[in-house]
Amino acid sequence: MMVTGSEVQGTSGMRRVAQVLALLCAVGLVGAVCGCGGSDSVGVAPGAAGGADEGGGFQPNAKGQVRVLVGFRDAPGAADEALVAQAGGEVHARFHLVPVIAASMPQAAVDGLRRNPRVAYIEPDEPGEYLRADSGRKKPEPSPPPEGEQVPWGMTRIKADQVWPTNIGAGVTVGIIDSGEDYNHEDLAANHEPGNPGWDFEFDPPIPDPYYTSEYGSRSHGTHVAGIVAAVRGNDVGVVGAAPGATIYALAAGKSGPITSYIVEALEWCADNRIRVAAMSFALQRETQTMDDALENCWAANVLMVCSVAGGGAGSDSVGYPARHPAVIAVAATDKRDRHAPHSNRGPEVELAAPGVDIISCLPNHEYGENPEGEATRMASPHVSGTAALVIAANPDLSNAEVREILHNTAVDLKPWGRDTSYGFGLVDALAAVQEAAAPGSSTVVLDWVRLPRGA
Ligand SMILES: [Ca+2]
Ligand SMILES: [Ca+2]
Ligand SMILES: [Ca+2]
Repeated sequence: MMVTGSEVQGTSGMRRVAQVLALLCAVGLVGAVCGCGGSDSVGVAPGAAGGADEGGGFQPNAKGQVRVLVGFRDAPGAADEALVAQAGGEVHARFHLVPVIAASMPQAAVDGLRRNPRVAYIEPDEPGEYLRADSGRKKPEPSPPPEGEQVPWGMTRIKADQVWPTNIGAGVTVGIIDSGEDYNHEDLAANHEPGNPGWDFEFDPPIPDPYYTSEYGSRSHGTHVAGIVAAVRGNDVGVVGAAPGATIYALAAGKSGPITSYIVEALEWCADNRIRVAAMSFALQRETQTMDDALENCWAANVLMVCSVAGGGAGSDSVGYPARHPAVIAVAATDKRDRHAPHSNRGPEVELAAPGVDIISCLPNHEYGENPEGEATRMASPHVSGTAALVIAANPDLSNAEVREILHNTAVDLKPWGRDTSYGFGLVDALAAVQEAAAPGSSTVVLDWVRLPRGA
């Protein structure tokens, strides 16, 4: 196994990062990226991988309080919550997916708490952005409901419509980590478990009601994404999602923007509840130890995580975080002519491409339309999340690594030939992927994935 320089650093978290990177490199999942010779991230603060221990990055509110992620050397308990409280902190969440407590505390108390021998690091609990308007393109108005049911062009392009006659992803669980949803939408309600639509992690403790209905702005975000993943097929209204039989859970990670600790709560819920796919369409300002560990432990819990690459970044190495993390499938956006969407970021971490321009989906209050905030890569990753659900329905015994490998192997290569920084392995192909998943003894290389310890 390859050993990277970071493996010899202090914490077990850093060792796990190195292990995951080495494993992913060894199995070729991330090609020339992931730190095995590649350079570090774009849009990420230097040194962020080890936490913001050098003091930067904390944004105090009007009361001088900062939101922090307190990483412990081993799983924190009630005594550690008391420790945080003694430092003037208000505890928001104590995780078991990662050895971390999320809290608000006076900025002046951070350094003192950091010196406690039980504390491994303290880093900012920062907001990110749901992927919305990445271009200056005019924002379309919501459309009236289409006559009858319309199959959006993206579904035809990824050949999901050719899968549906025999496989709608029935019962495969997908967590949609986003702004919350109008889960009563006529084209989504049937996809939610009755009485269990998901969670809103913005509340302490979280509430089982992730309901958001604003027609515009970020609050329509989760509804639009959910429609692409799973809008109901054959109900004579609206649209059809890639996996119209999937069971989806709205996991609200912040109304106006996602916050790291809410996302970690959502990932922890996915791991605890054996959710098969986590659909993500956001980008965070920088990498954190907490998020890195959460992604790795969620991957070890067999959750397949998919995230759009984000948009508007310059250059050939601008994939957002967490999409760029090795445990997450990074998805770029294409248009109706299979061209790389101009707003879609590029980079060596891109694994797949999927339709992301002119995508009709659900909007709150039984409406439909394109993304009301303009073009965004956020429509691309839900095509892949839904396709993954179809693959899992075809063969539920597949691990997340096997599903990922099938998606790679069956993608339609787009020029330049071979894996590239615009399309990754190519345009996702639901029909080929499902056939590959269902065919025993297929050509797919089955990965010998080494599971990492949970929350260690
Ligand atoms: Ca429908
Ligand atoms: Ca990645
Ligand atoms: Ca290519």
